[in-house]
Amino acid sequence: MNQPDVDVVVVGAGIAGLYAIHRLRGDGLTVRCFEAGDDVGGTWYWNRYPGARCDVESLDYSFSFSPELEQDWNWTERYATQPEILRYLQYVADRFQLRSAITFETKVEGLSFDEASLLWNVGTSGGEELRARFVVLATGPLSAASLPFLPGQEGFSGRIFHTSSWPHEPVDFSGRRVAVIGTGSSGIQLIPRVAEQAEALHVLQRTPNFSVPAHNWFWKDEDLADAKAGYRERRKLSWQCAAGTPYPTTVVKTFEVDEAERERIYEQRWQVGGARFPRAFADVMADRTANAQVVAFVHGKINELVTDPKVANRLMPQGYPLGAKRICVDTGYYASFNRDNVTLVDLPQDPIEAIEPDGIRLASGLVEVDDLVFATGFDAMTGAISRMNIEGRDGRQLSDTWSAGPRTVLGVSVAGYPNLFIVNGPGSPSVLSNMVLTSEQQVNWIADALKYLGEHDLAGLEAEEAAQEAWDEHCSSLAINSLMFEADSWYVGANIPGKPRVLLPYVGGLPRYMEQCALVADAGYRGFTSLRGTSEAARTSKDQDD
Ligand code: N01
Repeated sequence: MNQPDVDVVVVGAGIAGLYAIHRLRGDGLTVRCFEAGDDVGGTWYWNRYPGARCDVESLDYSFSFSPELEQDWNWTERYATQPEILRYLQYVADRFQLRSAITFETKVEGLSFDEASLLWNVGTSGGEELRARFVVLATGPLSAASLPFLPGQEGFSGRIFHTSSWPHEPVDFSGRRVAVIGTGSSGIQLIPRVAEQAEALHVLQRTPNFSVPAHNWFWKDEDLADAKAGYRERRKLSWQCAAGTPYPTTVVKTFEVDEAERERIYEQRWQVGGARFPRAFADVMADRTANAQVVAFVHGKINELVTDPKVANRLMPQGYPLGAKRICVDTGYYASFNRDNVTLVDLPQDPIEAIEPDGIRLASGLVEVDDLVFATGFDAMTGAISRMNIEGRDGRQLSDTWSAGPRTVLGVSVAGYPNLFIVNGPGSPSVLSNMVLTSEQQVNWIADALKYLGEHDLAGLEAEEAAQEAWDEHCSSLAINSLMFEADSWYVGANIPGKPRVLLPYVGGLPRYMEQCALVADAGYRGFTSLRGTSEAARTSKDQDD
């Protein structure tokens, strides 16, 4: 009864889950992975909406653990499309023979910690029950969809889509009247593509977002070969940079240069395009006046790109700093509003009253549509985990433990949930960084911890309350001056009614976070209690040991 069926259960076969299987199996552990989808890919399996692509450059948004893989795979575009990223992840799964560890179309529905055996009981949607020494949650920070249910929606006679669970077969919008609700990254990528097809497109905007052009391009063979020849240097630099991409943060502050130079730098960044734009100056996310300068620049761009000044005005984000909501990266978003078939609906001025069989009843009247597309985002960073029914010591549900906001050590571990590890959890850089590298880094940290346990004949590690408090304080001290609190974004949980307003990701950047992780590991997992054998009485704090 005290024997585990497997060393590690990994939940999710996206980027983090795939690497976890690879690394942990390589360390000689037995691994079972459960994945809800019928294939690998996680985010890139589910978010198949037209226009979906990654806004981290393809050469960087890819695994670094295998130089051979880096050389063998050829990205075709600066920013890879969803289908290409999915093909890449399928290729990785095949190349490293990861599929044999994965049970597809199966959710983990319950996890409960057995204090006597120090094992996790794992229950799946397939009816399987198994016991594991360790659990790695690779469930993704943006995987639990936020699906508003509007009054009357059940009676809608047309098709309803959500960007995060898009059909596998192509969706044809030709000759259709379509409404898109939501103008975050997903909506902003989708809207230009639907606009090209639909007879009429109504964009229902609650809050305008800042979007920067992608300026995507296709790789030329010789340029790609050159870039790949410098891969090791590129990766080295990425690990040293806050966002996990090979672009060092500038140290120059906004008002250290004159106005002409500022404009030149903004313009240069705009022409380069992409999510790096807010990092034009070092103080953009820390100083309101500095932020206001860059806001004014983007407003000017929207004015240039959108021909109707009234529409341009409604598309301009007001009242919150640039970067406080995740910056969007687009191809032709603002220009879509110059098309005759596209109408912007400003929801604060003209709210939705109900969904009717033939369309959307706004305060101003009925808008007849055939298709309703929700691009309404996610219960970010905690949603997938909180929805999972995880029972730790004393039968305590993790969703209750986190009811006032998630608390972790390093974003990886929670007091009261021994041997349960989270990849890209709250309190880790994850969504503010290159998710492929952060996934590798955290999986490596977890795998090293398990190795340490093996080498020291220990049964487990459990985060200590005091360490959790210290991590919380460290995260808060970094966040205190951040302008991120000034927008109602998913970064602070504001998009989900009732969710505590807590800044979820670690804002200190990847190198500083890695430093903190190394300090904990190098001190023999300081802040973690070592579990010895299976007897409660034998629990000893590592700190006491030392
Ligand atoms: O979700 P979002 P997303 N009625 O939360 C609106 C990553 N990602 O899926 O701002 C009306 O950003 C909501 O309005 P408001 C990336 O990290 C990456 O677009 O809350 N509107 C908002 O406009 C990104 O940040 C990539 O007022 C409602 C929108 O829906 C994250 O995923 C691509 C509403 C939701 O925007 C999430 O992006 C895509 C309601 N009831 C996503 N509820 C790339 O790499 C919500 N909204 C490019």
